[in-house]
Amino acid sequence: MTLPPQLTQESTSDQYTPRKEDKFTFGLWTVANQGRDPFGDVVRPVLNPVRSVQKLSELGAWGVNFHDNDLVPFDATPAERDRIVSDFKKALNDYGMVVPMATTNLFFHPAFKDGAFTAVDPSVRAFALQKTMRAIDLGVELGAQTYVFWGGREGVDSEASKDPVEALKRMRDAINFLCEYAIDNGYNLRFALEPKPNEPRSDTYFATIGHMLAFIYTLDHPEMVGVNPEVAHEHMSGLNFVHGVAQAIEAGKLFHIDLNDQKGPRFDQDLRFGSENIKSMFFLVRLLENSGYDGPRHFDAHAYRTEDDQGVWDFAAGCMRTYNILREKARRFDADPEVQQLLATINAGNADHISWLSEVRKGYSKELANKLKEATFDATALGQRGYQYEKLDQMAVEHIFGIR
Ligand code: XLS
Ligand code: MG
Ligand code: MG
Repeated sequence: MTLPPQLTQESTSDQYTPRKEDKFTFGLWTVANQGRDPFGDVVRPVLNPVRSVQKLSELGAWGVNFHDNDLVPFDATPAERDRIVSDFKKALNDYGMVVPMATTNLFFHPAFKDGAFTAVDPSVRAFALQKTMRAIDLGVELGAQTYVFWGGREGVDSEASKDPVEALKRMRDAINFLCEYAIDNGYNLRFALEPKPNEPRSDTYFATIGHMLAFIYTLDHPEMVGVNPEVAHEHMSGLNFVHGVAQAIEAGKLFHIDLNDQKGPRFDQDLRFGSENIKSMFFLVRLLENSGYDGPRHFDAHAYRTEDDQGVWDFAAGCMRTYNILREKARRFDADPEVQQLLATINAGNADHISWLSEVRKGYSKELANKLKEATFDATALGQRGYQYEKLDQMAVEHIFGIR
């Protein structure tokens, strides 16, 4: 799409400048984050969604995503809802922005203090279904094709409070029901479940990508459900995010992704993408780009609490630029002849064994099993081999530093 010239005015114009085709999206809640934390009140004024759409478009973003209440306040009247939605649609149109994903806020209102789909109170569970169906309608009306479920308060503070097996069943009931709701309404929608180990509850159900993937295959419509993994959430569990995302990709389940950053296992920090774990994020971007993932590159992060309005846009621009910088670095790493040569050497080996293993990939046969059982291996030589990973890793590090 060609944008009016004023929309590119704030962008710098080097090769890392974000462009619509990079498919960068931000949650309305990210740039509108007012900096409240458990020890301090808001530090930034309310940000109008229309302004977020305009500013993000100027900076080169492709779209925005929202929780129902990021756009339409919890207590809005139907007339207010219609006016807000119509102003927002106009802004999307004026500034050339899309809404690829939407979600429900099932965690802010006190009614959800014990969770939503897994709350012990049946009225809360039923209300959560109603709120989600309405939010799905809103998301679809604005063009969303992916619907995210982050189980905000789906968990416990006291293990005595809930039967964890029953809680999982309640979550399954809700997702199955809402899948049928989407189908029944003819919506072109896929669900992306977002794991998180804790916060705001002390323990959340479905803590990691792995938990979520296992759950998906127990659903009535596993084909329409995938994951929305978040960098910070897996790091909170001390896990390797790149490996989790790889497993989702390999299973055909990476429906969406939440990019941000995090300093190790602690509360969810939602830091600017690539501001902390630069090496892991280099390998993450390389994985996403090389895997053919063509969904949104969505940022679920927010500016430091120290920042004013300008700082928020510096934060947003930084997320996108860093992604593009890492993408270029990953491309150069993969194109580096010395890296290629070293990787070829590292992966080379005994020709017979290579061929046996390609048979293993194709499947079991008694003949192959016997061949493997009878083979002689020089375990001493295998144990003496040097793998040259120090050299390879230093090449990666030098690419990241911009030396190579
Ligand atoms: C909170 C989550 C949240 C979801 C959307 O930690 O990351 O922002 O992505 O509800
Ligand atoms: Mg998230
Ligand atoms: Mg988060």
